[in-house]
Amino acid sequence: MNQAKKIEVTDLVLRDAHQSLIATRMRTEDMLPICGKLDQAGYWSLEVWGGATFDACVRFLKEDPWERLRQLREALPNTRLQMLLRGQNLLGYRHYADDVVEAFVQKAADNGIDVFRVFDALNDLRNIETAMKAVKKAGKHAQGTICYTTSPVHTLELFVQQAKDIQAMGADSIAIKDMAGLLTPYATYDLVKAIKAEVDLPLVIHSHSTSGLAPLCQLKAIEAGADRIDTAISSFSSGTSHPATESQVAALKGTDYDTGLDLTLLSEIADYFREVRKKYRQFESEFTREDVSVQINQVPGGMMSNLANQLKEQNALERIREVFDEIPRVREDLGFPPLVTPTSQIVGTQAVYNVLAGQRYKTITNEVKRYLQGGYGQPPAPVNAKVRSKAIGNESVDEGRPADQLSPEMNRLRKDIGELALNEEDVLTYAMFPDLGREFLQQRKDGTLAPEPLLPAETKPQERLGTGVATEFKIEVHGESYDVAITGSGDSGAGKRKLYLSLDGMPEEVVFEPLN
Ligand code: 3PY
Ligand code: ZN
Repeated sequence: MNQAKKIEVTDLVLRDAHQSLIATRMRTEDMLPICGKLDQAGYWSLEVWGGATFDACVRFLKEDPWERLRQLREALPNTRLQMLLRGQNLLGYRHYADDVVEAFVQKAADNGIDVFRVFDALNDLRNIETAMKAVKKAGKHAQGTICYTTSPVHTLELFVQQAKDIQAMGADSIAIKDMAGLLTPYATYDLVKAIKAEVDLPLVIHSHSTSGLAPLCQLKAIEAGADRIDTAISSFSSGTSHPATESQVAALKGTDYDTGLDLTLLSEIADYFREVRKKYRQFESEFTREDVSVQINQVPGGMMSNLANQLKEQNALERIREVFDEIPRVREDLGFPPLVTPTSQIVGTQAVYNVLAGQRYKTITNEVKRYLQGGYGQPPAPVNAKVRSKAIGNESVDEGRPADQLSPEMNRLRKDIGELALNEEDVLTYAMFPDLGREFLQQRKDGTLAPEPLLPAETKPQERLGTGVATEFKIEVHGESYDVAITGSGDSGAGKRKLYLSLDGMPEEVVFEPLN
């Protein structure tokens, strides 16, 4: 007999939903006017920060992400604020030393975060340990995460063991994070039942609706004993985003699981965001719609549109299905990592190279090499030995926790950024993105920060990226080889242009002055 109870709701509209549907471009100015209503709605929490929002603020919107957090904190005094933290990677793209992780968590807490959802892309729990401890030290809610995926090694027993290990770390709750929409309703039921039977902690289901199954999965999760669901207000829901808040609330209304949320107020919030979404039309993508093929290729929301953009730039969009077929093969070669930042980029970029080169592993990205050296932690299953030896020859594989190789970094970072950093938060911005962060802080000092322009709604897709010229090449610098792909271009002000690049799969940008 299930124990019936009120189900708690976290709304993701201010973070994951716009990350999944409009490339993380929602600006703070479009969040603040609705905060009064969001704050009254009675959510258990609102996810407002972390994931890719920090990067998007600094890179595209030219907003200080810390200032966004402070403004949201002030505008949402009665609601728990939640963030997504990528374990030892924080909100950047590499492993940081423990002192950076500790400082980041403390500052996020000081500026307003109450609930930290912490995950590691490989589910290597050694990579979330420092962050989880830091959250507890800051007196905040530490939520450990299981990244859900399917493979011969991802059994119920493995996930239950992981839940137990997370509990042993002192977690306050556990999230099952189904970033790709891979869960099916009955698999969800079994997974939640198995975890709840062994681990007495609140359990949250975070599901993306990529395959259209997420609302059903959440219902079965609730029947199996889950305590909380993550949803997105309807105007930013579904597809690669999440089940619609109002639909889930309506589904549970009048039952023992009633969320207690008011549908009238929610529909006013939905009306507001419906208008906001129109402003960001240029970032909409056809790959954010529901597509059940994710059950085969496992490509999470966000990754689909990234791949589509990457291929579009190279006039090879018609090969996207081949790339989707290649992704599971690369994933198997790499020991079945769940596909989530940064493994989604690592696997996705390698799959693109394998398809476009017409030969698998003709080019191996530096990220794949680092992965195969143990640079991200332990893969869930053994990797393909042939691919590894092709990638790294006889170089040794490090089986330790990657951050154990790193000496404390904060002092060096403080010194490097010097007076451009007005506070510790600025040092952490610089830590996340050395070049971009420095440029941001310099522009702030010079008073030249300008957000990427929003195009008029009628602009045609081929005009969005300027010339439409697609380029992919390799460069050699001081004996190191890098794979470069131009992924977009934009105006940088004062007659200058900006190129967005993918450098070994990692986003970068350069500013240049056109000759004519
Ligand atoms: C992120 O890391 O940004 C994610 O949303 C992962 O799902
Ligand atoms: Zn998500």
